[in-house]
Amino acid sequence: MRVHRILHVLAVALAIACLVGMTATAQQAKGKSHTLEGKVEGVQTDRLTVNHGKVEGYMDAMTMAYKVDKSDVLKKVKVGDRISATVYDGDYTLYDVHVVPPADKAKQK
Ligand SMILES: [Cu+2]
Repeated sequence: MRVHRILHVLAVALAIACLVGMTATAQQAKGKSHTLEGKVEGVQTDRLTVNHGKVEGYMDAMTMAYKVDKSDVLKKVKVGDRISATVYDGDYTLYDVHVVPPADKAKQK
């Protein structure tokens, strides 16, 4: 009984150490975050092609295909939409993609 108890405590301690380690690794893997804004020029099965302005410290202005964090984004976003998303250093994935409403058109009315 006693041995079983000790083993059980060890197993719980190991699980906690493992979780803490994984969280630390995930945070290290993500570099500095930036906001990317641009116009969608293509929607592929697993990527969005975006014509974006310069993102300071991340990338020059260019048109390029990016992966997305959630696949349903590819169903919502259309060619011609202006989007805003979060990107991280060294990771060509768009996180938290939002379609930016065409505010300029509304003002012209
Ligand atoms: Cu690029």
